[in-house]
Amino acid sequence: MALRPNLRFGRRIAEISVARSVFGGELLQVAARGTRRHEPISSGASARANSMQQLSPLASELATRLRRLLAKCEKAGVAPAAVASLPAARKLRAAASSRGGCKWPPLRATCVAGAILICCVGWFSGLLLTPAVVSTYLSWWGGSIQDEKCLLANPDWLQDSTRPPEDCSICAGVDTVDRVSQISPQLFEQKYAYSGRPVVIEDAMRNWTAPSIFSLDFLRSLYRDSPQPNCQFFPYKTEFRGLADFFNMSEERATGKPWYVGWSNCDDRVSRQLRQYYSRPYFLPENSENKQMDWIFIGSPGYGAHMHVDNVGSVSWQAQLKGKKLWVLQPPPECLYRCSIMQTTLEPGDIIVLDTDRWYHSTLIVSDDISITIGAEFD
Ligand SMILES: O=C(O)CCC(=O)C(=O)O
Ligand SMILES: [Fe+2]
Repeated sequence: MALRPNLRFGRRIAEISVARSVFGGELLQVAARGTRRHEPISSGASARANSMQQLSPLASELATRLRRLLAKCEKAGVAPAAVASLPAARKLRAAASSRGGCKWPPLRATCVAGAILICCVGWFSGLLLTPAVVSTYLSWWGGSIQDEKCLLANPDWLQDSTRPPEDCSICAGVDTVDRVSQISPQLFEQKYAYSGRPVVIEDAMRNWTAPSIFSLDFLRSLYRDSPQPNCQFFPYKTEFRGLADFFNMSEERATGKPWYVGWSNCDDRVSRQLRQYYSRPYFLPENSENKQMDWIFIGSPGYGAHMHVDNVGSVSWQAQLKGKKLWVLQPPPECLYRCSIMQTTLEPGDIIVLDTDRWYHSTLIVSDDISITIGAEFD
């Protein structure tokens, strides 16, 4: 086999091993794996000469030294296996392998295996990602090929690192969260709705009965027959695995350690009931659509949501029905040098409007009683 000289040198040196040493009934193998030849050097001078002829000078020298060493040992009645474990023999082997020859074949095998794997995955994806297969997969997860933009959702933990950078216009020159009341939908649209500027509206719960009706027990009774298996549920730092689990919490748990959870409602029946107690906030622009999905956050004092950014695609409003909640708003990291971190405390009756896809936000319940909020997104 024609090998380039440097490769041949490396390989041959590397392959001199006392792999199975049998001398005087035992063989010392000079294994030239690059050429797939295993020559037993004790099996005769011609074989030895033949083998040595094809070895490079350094390999020959190493093999000669090894052979002499083994011959001496044989005379002294020492088994080759014992010789092979001597530091000198180990050094010899290390000298051989340190020239990189031994490392190359496994590396090559790994590369070839990797390339084959990539080809297989590519081939299988081409085969598997047919419309029929994708459609079956999506319907299995409760979606449809007409409605879904993506086959796989971007996981929460990737959202932060995959969001596009901000141009900082949402926060440049904004140092405080405005508090307004009696704001017309036109002015709200012009100043806040889509500018990314956070605002609190103080008088937007007129005629709402939700603040006096909503409680942990009320919500529990609403969801008694609605397990909501496919809806989003945020346990935050609690142990609850879902809404049913949360509503099953004991009295001791409710009054013991703090808790804070949030969920989106995706049960039409519950949605209709919820909306008996509140209505579309009056300040929303006339042409905007208030999304059907309600979001509820509820928790006990001292807890809240960790600092995060969302990827919901719309601006949100959130109404503070009960309790007080502190919001900390942080500009995206790329804007920190131009913009300020702000905070505002929502009192019962306040509604915050925030672009949660652009502002990093965290919350903390600062009242003595539990906090309950309801909200939605709007276009
Ligand atoms: O109300 C909270 O504690 C967090 C709400 C939130 O993260 C959101 O609305 O995006
Ligand atoms: Fe959020």
